[in-house]
Amino acid sequence: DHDEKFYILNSATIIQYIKKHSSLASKLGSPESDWKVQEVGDGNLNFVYIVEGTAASFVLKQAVPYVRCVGESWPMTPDRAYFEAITLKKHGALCPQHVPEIYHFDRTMSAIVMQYLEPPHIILRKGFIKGIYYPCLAEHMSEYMARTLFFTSLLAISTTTHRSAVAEFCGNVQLCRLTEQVIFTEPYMESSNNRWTSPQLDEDVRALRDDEILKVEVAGLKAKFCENSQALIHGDLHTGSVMVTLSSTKVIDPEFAFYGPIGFDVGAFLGNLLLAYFSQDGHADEHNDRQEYKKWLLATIEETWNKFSCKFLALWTSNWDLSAGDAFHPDVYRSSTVRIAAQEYFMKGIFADSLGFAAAKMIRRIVGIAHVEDLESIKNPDLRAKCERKALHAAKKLMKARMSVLSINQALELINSEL
Ligand code: ADP
Ligand code: SR1
Ligand code: MG
Ligand code: MG
Ligand code: MG
Repeated sequence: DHDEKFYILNSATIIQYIKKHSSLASKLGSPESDWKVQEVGDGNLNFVYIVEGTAASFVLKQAVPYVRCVGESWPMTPDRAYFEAITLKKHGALCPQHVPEIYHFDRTMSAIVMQYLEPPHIILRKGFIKGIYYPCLAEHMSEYMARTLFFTSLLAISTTTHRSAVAEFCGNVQLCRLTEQVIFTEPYMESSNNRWTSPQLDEDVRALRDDEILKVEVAGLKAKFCENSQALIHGDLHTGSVMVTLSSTKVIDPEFAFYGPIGFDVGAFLGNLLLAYFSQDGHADEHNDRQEYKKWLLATIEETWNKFSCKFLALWTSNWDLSAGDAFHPDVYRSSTVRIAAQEYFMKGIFADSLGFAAAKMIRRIVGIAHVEDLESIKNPDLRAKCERKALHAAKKLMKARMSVLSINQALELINSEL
């Protein structure tokens, strides 16, 4: 490639960079003096630039050698951009409707150039804060998760293909370890990284750290995250990783991708829908009490799980006789009764995992290092703490009951019950 060494780009040097890459330059169109660059990154890790030309626009995302929201004191390999790029390509091939197109990747520079998701696309989390209804969201997200997760699992590929892909994604170790630290470890101990609405939640945080039953569940989930190479998961599928309009849904930012448990993606998404739900009382005002919106969020959680599980099973059923996946040999699972039994057993496991990971992701967003705008934007700390306490309480119940809950309806009843 053109650049022999990594350097951190800025709005000025990006123009030079694009000029050196003629395919990018011609995509933008001349004259170069009309190109506009704007840094729009609002995530925790990276820099994102919108580059507007006369003929087209694109987004350039660069990973820097540290965690952006912390600073240079927390080094982090910029090679995370490589795992993001290859996952965008893989997931994009499996589900092109819901993944931005990638135009260019430069591993030396840790730079990805991709489709600009133009306005009215906004980050889903921001849409939830505004109270916007997204009628296609469950349909689209279930499609994205079913296709990306099914086709990268041993239900669809051989153990030969799977092992070599697992080996490649073991290279994303620094990002996996970050997740282990901030989701499964720090929230349950004293750490200077943690923060919460204090003093309002001090007692709740103490109770969390003293909850031995919960800690045993968290250990099980952490082990699963570290040990279960089930599918190529996105790895950071919260509602800040989804951009939407009323009719379009695009999943961005898979830099945490690796072969991990399917329930980690499903749970990330559902857990963040629950955070949106529990934050709504903090966004109610005299014009909108948000009660109808809360019902819609719960209905969307239910619809997302139900559609995900139907679509995943439909892919499995229609692919079984192709013998591509090594997990269930068609000659062993000839009869439809044994197939159905195997599928029920498998989906029960994915469901319990999804509930557990959803709960873990809710807890860490309330007491850990990285919080969510749904709750942070509630300015009154008493009101915020009230929402956070309900979410925390619901997450604890969900994590403990995840093995015995039989349906998504039952899970939603449980989290809304007073007990
Ligand atoms: P990080 O890894 O730092 O979280 P993201 O990939 O989530 O970075 O991007 C940060 C922000 O940049 C997003 O919240 C979104 O506002 C914007 N963004 C990222 N990718 C695109 C895109 N393809 N089109 C439009 N905006 C984007
Ligand atoms: C330092 S923790 C930063 C968080 O932001 C990323 O998007 C991941 O969710 C990570 O856990
Ligand atoms: Mg992001
Ligand atoms: Mg990211
Ligand atoms: Mg999360």
